[in-house]
Amino acid sequence: MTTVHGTCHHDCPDSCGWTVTVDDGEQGPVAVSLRGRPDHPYSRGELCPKVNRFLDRVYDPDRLLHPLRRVGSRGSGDFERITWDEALTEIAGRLHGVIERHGAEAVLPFSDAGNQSVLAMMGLSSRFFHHLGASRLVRALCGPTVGAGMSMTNGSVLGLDPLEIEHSRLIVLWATNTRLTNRHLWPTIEAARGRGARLVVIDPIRTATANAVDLERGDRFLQPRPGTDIALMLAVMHVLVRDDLVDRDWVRDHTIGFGELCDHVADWTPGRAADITGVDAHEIEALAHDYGTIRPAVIRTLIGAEHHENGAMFHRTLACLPALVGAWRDRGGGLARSVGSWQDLLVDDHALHRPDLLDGRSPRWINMSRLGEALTDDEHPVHALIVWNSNPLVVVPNAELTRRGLERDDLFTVVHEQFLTDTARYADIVLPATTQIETSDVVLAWGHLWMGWNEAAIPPVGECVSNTELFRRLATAMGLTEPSLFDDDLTVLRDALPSVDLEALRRDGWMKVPYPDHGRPWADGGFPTPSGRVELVNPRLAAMGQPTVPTYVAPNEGPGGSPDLYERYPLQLLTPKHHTRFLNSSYPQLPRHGGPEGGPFVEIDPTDATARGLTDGDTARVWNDRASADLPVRISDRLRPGVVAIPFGWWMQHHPDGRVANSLTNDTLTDWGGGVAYSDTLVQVGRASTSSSSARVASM
Ligand SMILES: Nc1nc2c(c(=O)[nH]1)N[C@H]1C(S)=C(S)[C@@H](COP(=O)(O)OP(=O)(O)OC[C@H]3O[C@@H](n4cnc5c(=O)[nH]c(N)nc54)[C@H](O)[C@@H]3O)O[C@H]1N2
Ligand SMILES: Nc1nc2c(c(=O)[nH]1)N[C@H]1C(S)=C(S)[C@@H](COP(=O)(O)OP(=O)(O)OC[C@H]3O[C@@H](n4cnc5c(=O)[nH]c(N)nc54)[C@H](O)[C@@H]3O)O[C@H]1N2
Ligand code: SF4
Ligand SMILES: [Mo]
Repeated sequence: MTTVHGTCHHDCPDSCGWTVTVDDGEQGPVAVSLRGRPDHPYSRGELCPKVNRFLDRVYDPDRLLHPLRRVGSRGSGDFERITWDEALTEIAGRLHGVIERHGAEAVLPFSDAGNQSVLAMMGLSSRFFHHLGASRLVRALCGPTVGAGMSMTNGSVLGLDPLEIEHSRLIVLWATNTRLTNRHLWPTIEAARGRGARLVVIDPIRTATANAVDLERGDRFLQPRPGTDIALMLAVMHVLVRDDLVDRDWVRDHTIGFGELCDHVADWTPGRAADITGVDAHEIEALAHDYGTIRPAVIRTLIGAEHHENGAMFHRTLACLPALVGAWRDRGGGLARSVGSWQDLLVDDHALHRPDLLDGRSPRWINMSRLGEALTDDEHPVHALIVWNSNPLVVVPNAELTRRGLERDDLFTVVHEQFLTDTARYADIVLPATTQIETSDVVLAWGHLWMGWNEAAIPPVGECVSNTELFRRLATAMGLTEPSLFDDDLTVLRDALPSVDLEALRRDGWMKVPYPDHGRPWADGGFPTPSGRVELVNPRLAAMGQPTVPTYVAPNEGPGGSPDLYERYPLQLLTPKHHTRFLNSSYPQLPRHGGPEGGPFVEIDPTDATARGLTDGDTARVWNDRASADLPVRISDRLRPGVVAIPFGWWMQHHPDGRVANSLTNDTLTDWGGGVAYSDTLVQVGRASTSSSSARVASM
């Protein structure tokens, strides 16, 4: 038996450290256990209900082990086994053909953070596609809108290390479900609460995190209508100004535009915001008073609120709040979001991605959130789609449009995957991918400051290859000769992280990235905006067609938006992460993950259910202009009337009629930042006319 240390690769803020025990028996190395690494500085030995059973994933009988060629119709799941040589020859031939006939822009690479390690996510893929001159992908399903919004206020995305919450006395969890999505931060929050800190949770859903609120301790739970928080923030500002709770010294020294902001929020009374948000005016007053008087005050957010039409403005406005109360002055005060930005400072993007390989060409950009539109665009068609590290048919909004695109006979699709996902079922060629315990890599965490090494514990299972090996093989098969396409993994890591001692990282398992020792990154201002200050008013927004002061614009697909849409579809649909055993759409297919979670459902408030004659367990139909989906009803007091929810992540095969949560969701782009408004989706709900079969997961 040997033990090997690694780091979780999932797109999760916690990037836990793990130890794999390997039986080096005569049959070859077999991983027999995977456990949290007790000395990991952040995760401290604990993993999570997803990854505690990671070896189920590695050795699942349905794991893809060999290349496959589709023999049935698209989506049917009928494939035959082929060799790597056959697969590569066919792919190279088809890609050359597409490029000759339609130009390289007809090739679309599509990937996300299915494995967020440096090599797996960024390795050789950009070099390969830049060299071809393929279309470029805007990867903005998760995160960039938060950054784009916050940057318009602070000039930067660099925020507070969330572990500093240890020092906070007021903790505002705004649009983040920490106990589900960022569980290893929870002990820090509990430790601060143990020392008297008060907790505020702001979420349209009474989540597991909201359930931690203890009103007797002075905690609060605010439940706004989705997409309306900016109105809430403007009313908080109104009260801060009105009641003289602004830190005038800090504002004078480190912000611009305070006077104009005061004018703007003068008529944003709590009563006005209450009408829009549905939160009582006295709750808004109380929140503002807590925020203006309790120090240190921290606001913690991740990405829950960026998935709105006004997602960037949400984060721009949110970033103004700490400035107004001078929260950055205090240790444990400020705004904590992804800290991946502190790690990114160490990455040499140019050496890694090699934009120079474009050789003067400037291929079009395609936003991943609009995949359906790109695949159904007749004027500038995509003819070859290469997918890795993602399951777009399940995770991209407006899934039925994506499906129509994937059904096109003149589209050649390659998917590199661990499992035959919904997307892979539409591929012409499927290639088998390694898991994290089969390849060495470096993980840049975004929920804490430790970069982690991942050592391969076992050789690749079956004929699986890592993402970098995939691109080396594709480059060879296509007869390309550019040397940097063939760099080995260590060379790529050295290019990517020139200042990091990779030997030491490998030896120690982790390395803390530079962060100010005093823990107060913006205590004395020095913001990287043109003015050097927090920009409460930002003149550059005007050039982008945006208001220069924080402004509430009701989402078009919402109660204050298009009256026609709202009349036909009076319910707001949220499709959040919900299950402790899922990570996005990874895991529902595994018996010990999907099985216990029991299948998808639509959650609805008792008032809305009664009005539609629905009771628990009935089959409801949920529909809008994009799609219709039949789902079992779950009556719930977690939602306010007018809001329904469907858990995100389940595959087509788990939904009674094969329509997933994203079949219904809105693919409108956010105000800026390139993200997408999944969570501004209006639907109607009624009884399903025929009682569909119950969720198919039950038989798994
Ligand atoms: N168990 C588990 N953990 C995960 C994941 C997973 O799938 N499963 N996914 C990982 C990934 S990729 C990410 S990016 C992170 C995301 O981590 P989070 O951002 O914490 O998670 P989300 O569920 O996307 O959104 C958080 C909350 O935002 C709320 N929300 C939606 N709209 C609004 C709004 O208008 N206002 C307010 N105030 N709240 C709103 C939702 O109801 C939800 O409870 O989680 C990671 N961790
Ligand atoms: N409705 C709705 N939609 C959402 C969200 C939501 O909250 N609601 N959340 C959004 C967010 S925040 C995110 S981040 C995205 C996530 O969307 P994705 O990044 O697509 O996430 P997953 O669904 O986990 O799919 C990742 C796939 O990568 C595969 N994979 C893992 N490791 C490797 C590897 O090393 N190589 C290769 N080739 N493949 C690998 C896995 O098997 C899995 O099928 O979804 C978004 N979509
Ligand atoms: S998915 Fe997240 S919580 Fe679970 S082991 Fe990986 S990093 Fe840790
Ligand atoms: Mo995400």
